[in-house]
Amino acid sequence: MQDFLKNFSLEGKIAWVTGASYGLGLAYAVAFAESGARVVFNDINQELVDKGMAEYKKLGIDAFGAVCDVTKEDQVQNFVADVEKNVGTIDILVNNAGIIKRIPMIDMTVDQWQQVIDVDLTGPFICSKAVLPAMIKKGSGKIINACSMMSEFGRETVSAYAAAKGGLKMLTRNICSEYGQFNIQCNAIGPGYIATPQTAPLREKQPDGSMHPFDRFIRSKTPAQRWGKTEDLMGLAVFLASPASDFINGQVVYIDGGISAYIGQDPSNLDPSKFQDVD
Ligand code: NAP
Ligand code: GCO
Repeated sequence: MQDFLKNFSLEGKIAWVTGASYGLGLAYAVAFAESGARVVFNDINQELVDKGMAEYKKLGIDAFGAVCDVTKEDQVQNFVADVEKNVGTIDILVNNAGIIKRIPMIDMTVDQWQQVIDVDLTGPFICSKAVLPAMIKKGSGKIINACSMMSEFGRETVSAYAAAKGGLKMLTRNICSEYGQFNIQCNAIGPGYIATPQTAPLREKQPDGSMHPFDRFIRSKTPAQRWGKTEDLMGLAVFLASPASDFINGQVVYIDGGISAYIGQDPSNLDPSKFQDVD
């Protein structure tokens, strides 16, 4: 049985998590490090890279970090070359970096639309394209994309984000189709609503101290009546990055507390005193 558990180890692997100075990316990177991998990460500016490096050092993780904008192919190619020279060949890529703009579609400018598409969909294309040749040469590789509830559902004000995340689901399937023959698996994590800086505006208390209406709404749609924690996603990330998932390819694995399986209840029926995650 002990030999079986080795299938979940990332010992000796090099894992690149994009946009991993904080939030879900940091959680994935910590999980990989604790599972034996060497972590490399990028973020959009030096301040964030320094912030991430300090956090990894505090956790005893010897991470390699550098500035790299995932929308710029030259920066991505240089980042991958730097990692190859200073650390080694990337075995695992998590396309985590992402942005969202919550603007009604008729008010959204084409530039705002394009910014979201560039980071959330073109970025994963550019980063995957940069690591695939070495994975093919090595005869193995793992690519994990950051999909979303919006890979399946629409919602007001997030047209660009939903289009990107829906496209990312199909990019996941296409990388699987094109490179599965080289023992490369490309899957996606589909988080529900997770408490990170990206969703902080949806959880802010109202001026009168009451819950944000969206907070109450999401809890009424989640059987556990709570937001996800970044820790909730670490196990799935390690599983999809490990040999234990070698025969899973092209899949989006939803980790959403049951939102996608539940029609929901009247938000006014919720009893905040029973919430598991509110002080
Ligand atoms: P987050 O808190 O906004 O963190 C995203 C990270 O990506 C930030 O460090 C961000 O830097 C970085 N980034 C943005 N643009 C970049 C670029 N061009 N190049 C490199 N790095 C860039 O997001 P999160 O909540 O941790 O989510 C991480 C991923 O999971 C995203 O793709 C998100 O869409 C997805 N997701 C999140 C949830 C959720 O509920 N939180 C649910 C489903 C899916 P800046 O600080 O400069 O923006
Ligand atoms: C929103 C949220 C969501 C989450 C996540 C859900 O505005 O609806 O930001 O999009 O970030 O993608 O899975």
